[in-house]
Amino acid sequence: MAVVAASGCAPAGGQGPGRRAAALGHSPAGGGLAGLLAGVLACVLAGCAGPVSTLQPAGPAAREAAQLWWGMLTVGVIVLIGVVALWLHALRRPSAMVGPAEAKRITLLWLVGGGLLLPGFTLIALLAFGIPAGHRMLPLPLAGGEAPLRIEVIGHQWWWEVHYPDSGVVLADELHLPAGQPVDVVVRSADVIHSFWIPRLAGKIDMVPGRSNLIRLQADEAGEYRGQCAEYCGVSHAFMVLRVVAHEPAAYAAWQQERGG
Ligand SMILES: [Cu+2]
Repeated sequence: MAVVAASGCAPAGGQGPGRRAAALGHSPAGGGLAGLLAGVLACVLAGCAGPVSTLQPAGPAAREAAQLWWGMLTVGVIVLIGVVALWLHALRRPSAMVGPAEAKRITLLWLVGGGLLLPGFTLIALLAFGIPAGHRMLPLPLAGGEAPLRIEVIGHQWWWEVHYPDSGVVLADELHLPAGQPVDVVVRSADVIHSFWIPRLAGKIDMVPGRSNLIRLQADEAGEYRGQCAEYCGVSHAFMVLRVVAHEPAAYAAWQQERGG
C-alpha cells in the first residue's frame, strides 16, 4: 500500500518515486498496481497459517480436507482464467455476420460443451476426489480391531465440558489427547446448537441438543492446537475457544494417571 501512496503523491515535475519509476522504464501506474496486488496477496496469504488454519493441517482428516480444497481452488482458477480469456476474445474479435444455420451450430456447441460436458466432467472429478476423501474421514473400525480412545465433549453457552469416560477426568475448555493415535470424540450440547471444530486436526461436526455425533481426530505430532465453536450460538460465541494439547503417548499416560488419581 505504501508503494501506491508514494507513486500517487509524487509532485508534478519533481524527483518523486513516480518520476524515478518512469526514468527506469516503469510506469508509476503499473508500479502502483503491482504494489497493490503484492499488498492484497500478502494479506490473503497471511491467512494461510496459524493456530486455526485449515491450510496448515496437522492430522489425516484435516489433510484430506486441505487437499480437496487445493484441488477445488486449482480447478476454480483454471475455469476463471478460461472464462476471462473467452470474454476478452469476444470483446476484441471483429464482428462477423453468420447465417441462421451457423448461429444454431455455434449455440448448440456452447450449450453442449459449456453447459453439459464441462460441468459434468467437473462434478465427476470433484466426486472422484471428494467421496474417497470423505470416506477416509469417517470413524470406521480400525484395521487392527482395537477401539480408539473415546472422549466426550459437551457444548455449553459458552464453554466446553470434556469427559474421559475411562478415567473419570473432567476438564473445562481443555482437551488432551495422545499424538499419533486416532481418537473418537462424541459430541453433544447442553443448550443450543454448537459446532466442534479443531481446524488443524479435522473438519467440523455439529453439537445438537438431544443427539450424539461422532468425529475422529488424530494429531500427527505432540503440540498445542486450538478449537473454536463454528456455529453461532449467542453473544459470546467468538470466545468459545478450546485449548487442545497432544502429548507423546507416554506423556499422555502419565498425564492421565496424574489427573485420574
Ligand atoms: Cu458458538
